[in-house]
Amino acid sequence: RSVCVSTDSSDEVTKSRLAAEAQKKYGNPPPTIFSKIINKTIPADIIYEDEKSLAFRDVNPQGPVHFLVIPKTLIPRISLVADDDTELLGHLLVVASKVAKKEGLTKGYRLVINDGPLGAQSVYHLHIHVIGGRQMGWPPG
Ligand code: TR5
Repeated sequence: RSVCVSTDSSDEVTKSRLAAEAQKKYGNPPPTIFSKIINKTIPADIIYEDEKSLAFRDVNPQGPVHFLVIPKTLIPRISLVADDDTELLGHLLVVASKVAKKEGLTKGYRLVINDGPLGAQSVYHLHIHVIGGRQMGWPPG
């Protein structure tokens, strides 16, 4: 008898496994608005999804193209990652690169991860900003 393993994010088993993993690791960080985007209880313009990650357009875009890449597990911030997040973090960067290509950002773009109060982080669910379609400046504000 074959075993069916679903990778559909709407699968309750997958959702509960991701939640249990996050709780075990990070203690039980409060869910953010991004958890509602992941479980589709609030709408977002989702442009990429797989079992481990999601990409959607930022509601307050800072350029002609601005989307966020997030893990489905609730890692609150980049300063709290652990060694065993290495593969997931690499995955998020690969997703960012692939989706940027799909969005037509052939001439370059900016990746940003804000951390904590001084980094101006406002949503405590790790996310990579991908901003493009205009000339970026340096230093950032
Ligand atoms: O400041 P940090 O780095 O934490 O970035 C949070 C980002 O989330 C900001 O660029 C916001 O514009 C974005 N954001 C916040 C909400 C939201 C969103 N992007 C898409 N959809 C959103 N919804 C439905 N609700 C938000 N509160």
